Amino acid sequence: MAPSGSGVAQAARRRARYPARYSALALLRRGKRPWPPILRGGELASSYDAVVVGGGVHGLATAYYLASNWGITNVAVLDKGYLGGGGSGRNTAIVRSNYLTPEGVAFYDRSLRLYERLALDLNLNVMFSRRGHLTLAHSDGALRTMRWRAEVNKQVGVDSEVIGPGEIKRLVPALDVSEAPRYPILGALHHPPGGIIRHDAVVWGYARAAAALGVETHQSTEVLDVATSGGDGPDGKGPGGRVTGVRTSRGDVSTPVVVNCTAGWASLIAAMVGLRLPISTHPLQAAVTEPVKLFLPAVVVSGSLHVYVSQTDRGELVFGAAVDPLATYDTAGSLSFAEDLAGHVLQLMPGLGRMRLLRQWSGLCDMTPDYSPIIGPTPVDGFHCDVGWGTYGFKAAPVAGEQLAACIATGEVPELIAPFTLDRFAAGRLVGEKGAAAVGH
Ligand code: PYC
Repeated sequence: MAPSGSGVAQAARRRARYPARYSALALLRRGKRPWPPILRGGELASSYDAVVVGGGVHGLATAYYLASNWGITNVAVLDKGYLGGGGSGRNTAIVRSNYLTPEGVAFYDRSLRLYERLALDLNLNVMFSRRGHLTLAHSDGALRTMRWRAEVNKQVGVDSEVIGPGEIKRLVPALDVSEAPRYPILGALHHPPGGIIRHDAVVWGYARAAAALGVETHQSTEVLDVATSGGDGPDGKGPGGRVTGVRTSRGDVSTPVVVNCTAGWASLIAAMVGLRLPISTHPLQAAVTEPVKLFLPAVVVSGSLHVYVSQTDRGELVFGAAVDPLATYDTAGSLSFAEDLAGHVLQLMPGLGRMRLLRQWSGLCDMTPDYSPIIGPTPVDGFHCDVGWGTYGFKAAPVAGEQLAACIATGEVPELIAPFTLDRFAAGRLVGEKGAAAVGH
């Protein structure tokens, strides 16, 4: 028998875990036999060790790390829609760790490191592309913020530096770095570790790997209430209480742990246990062009012009902007978004004048007062939050899942998420990350 740490043994373990391989050879070998299901679902069980509300990348990552890192496999992920149908399928797939506060930089750096090895961990090509990330500065004030971020990044060991127009042009020749535009490019924060990843592959990779470890996923299963007892408020809700179960559109289950991994509905789920969250929900619009030959080798962001753009491996340009100014659940695309976007992009890259936008979409962003998430335990025993991600959710999923799983399994709040617990708002311990937003809001 091969020694347990050897490559042969690792490959055997991987084969046992993922019997359905997707190579051409496997397709031939399989012939007409049906593929085994990659998810576990069926009827809801009467009880679970943990119930995760929200089958997006955060919920699935949390379930995966509970199972893989802590052996907690009697877990159900519930989603009222379908897996990855919320923010996980509606983002612009940018990953980076060039934040403004030491707490934020350390946190997102861990996420990026997990993303870098995710294909190996999940045995699925998630198309991670480390291509560098440029945040352009068009004013002295913006340059000052970039220098500040670069210094904080370096202190935490993250690779970022401020570069001038000549170096920007060398990295991204399509950018107009002349004096001609109304807002000339004065410099940029260059962050080589940043890049993009295939968002739906990440969702399905986590879902499949979690299922292989025993986690159940239940789609079209809405959480109608979270049962608690012993709380200060009516019906045993509120601080001081503890979670006992969830009522769903498909029946009741008992559980001592509920994890709120929703976006858009985070406040609603929290209200079910008698908690109020400082969150307002805004749509964020994005758009994609027809595919063209690869010409954009880095992610480019302009906070002042309210736009970020990257090119997928298929050649499409993916654009995003700021969140819409009014709090709403309306996710319809608007003409003014497309017009503003086009005007701003053309200031940056005048050569794109003949490109056609193919589609636009939007997702819901739960904004907190300090633009940092709410993650960790709450005053209701057993009720955990992984919410309030604003426009930073997708890039944080691996670290949020990993650290929250550790928190649930050990009962201790890990150092990386300690700055982001709900009690910081009452304590005045805000972690201001507005200045690290891709675009001004
Ligand atoms: O913060 O990098 C970012 C981002 C990109 C899209 C939305 N937020």
